[in-house]
This record gives sequence, structure tokens and C-alpha cells, in this order.
Amino acid sequence: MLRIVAMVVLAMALATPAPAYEVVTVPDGGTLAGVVRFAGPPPKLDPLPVNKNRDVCGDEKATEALIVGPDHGVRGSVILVEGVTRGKAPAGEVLLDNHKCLFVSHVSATTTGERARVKNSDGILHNTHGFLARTTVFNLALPNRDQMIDITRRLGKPGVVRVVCDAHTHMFGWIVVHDSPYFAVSDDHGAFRIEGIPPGSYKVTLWHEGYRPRGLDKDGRALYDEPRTITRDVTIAPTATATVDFELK
Ligand SMILES: [Cu+2]
Repeated sequence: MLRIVAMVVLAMALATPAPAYEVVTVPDGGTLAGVVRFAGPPPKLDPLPVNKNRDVCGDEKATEALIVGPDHGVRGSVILVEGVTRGKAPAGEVLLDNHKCLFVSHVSATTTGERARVKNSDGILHNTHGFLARTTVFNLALPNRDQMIDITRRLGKPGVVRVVCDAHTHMFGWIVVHDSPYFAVSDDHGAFRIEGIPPGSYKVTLWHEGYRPRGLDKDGRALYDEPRTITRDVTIAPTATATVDFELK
């Protein structure tokens, strides 16, 4: 009898998914801050030709795969603190805007379950198509200006969602979905800051899309090499700030 109970408990444990993130107060939370920098001269990236609606979009758009700002700071890297199951409340929703024929923001990050929406601010058809690996997670025609579609439930799994516009080959972007609100996207100076982290030791991962050109795919979309990931071990002390800088090259 005991053995059967043990087997049932084991079977239940195996069938139960990882516990969902739990919001609790973090009175002694610490901060992770740092800068992402590019080492050496960044590659010169060709602009992306616009395949249609040139009257609205222009003839070409600068690629946003790698944007190096003042003091070599890299914009649009995502920094993730791994393995936090209890902590602060998520910061707020993500809005991915089709604006002047670009995805704004080019890179965004969110927590599973947080409200996420796609918007079209242009007066032309955009078709926003998101892939998690090779699987479509949303595919949305947005023909009208100021149209908005909720994709919260489509982002139920952590991972990197690549977003393209099926109407415009130059348009692409990224939504990184994390299992906790402990993430940041580096700003124009390459700086990032993640607050309210429960004290402890963590792995911290940087993700940045690929930026070394690899030609065009069959549809004429620019290809780049594989995304970069860099993982570091970090200890967060109560109410203190830990500094971690990352370098891309
Ligand atoms: Cu488009």
C-alpha cells in the first residue's frame, strides 16, 4: 500500500510542471547593474532595402541588429537573471508597435503571463509573425492604423521569439520571454539595471541577436549569424549592487 502511494506521489511529481513564478515582497533585494560594450570597431552593416510601400517606408532602412552608441555601449542586449521563482511583481506590459515600417522596440523583453500587445501605427498593412524556434506563436494581419491585438496568451513559454513582417522583408525584431521579471534590455549607452533581486547566487545570461551578415534568404531577408549568449555567475547581497559588464565582439 505504502509503495503504491509512493508511486502515485512520484507520478504526480513528474506530471506537475515547474511551479509558476510567485510574487512576494523582497524587503532586502539587491541590484544587478552593468554595461554591454562592443570591443573593437563594430562591423559596418548594410541598410535593408524596402520591398514595398516605399512611399510610406522609404527606399531602405538601417538595420538594428547591432547599434553601438557612445563609449562603445551596445543597445538591445537582453540580460536575464536565471532561476528566480519568487520575487517582485512584473513591471508592466509590452507593446510591439509597427511604426514607420519598423518594429518599435526592435528588442523587447517580458515575463510569461504579462500583458503583451501588437499595434500598427502606420496606415498600411503590416503582418506581424512571431516564431519560437521554427514554430509560429502568432501571425497577425494588421491592415488598419491604430489596430491592436493582444498576444499575452501566445507568449506562455519562455524563449526568444523572432518577429518578422510578412509584408515587408526588411522588418524584423525580437521579444525575449522570461520566466520571471528579472530581466533588462540595454539602453542607448549599453547600460542595464535590474532591481529587487532576492539575495543569492545566480547565473546571469546576456543574449544578443546575431549581427555578422550572412547574405539573404530566399525571400530577400537579411540573415545574420547565430545570436550571442554569455553566461556569468553573480552573487547578489542584500540591498547591495553587484556590477557585471559584458563585452561583444
Ligand atoms: Cu510590415
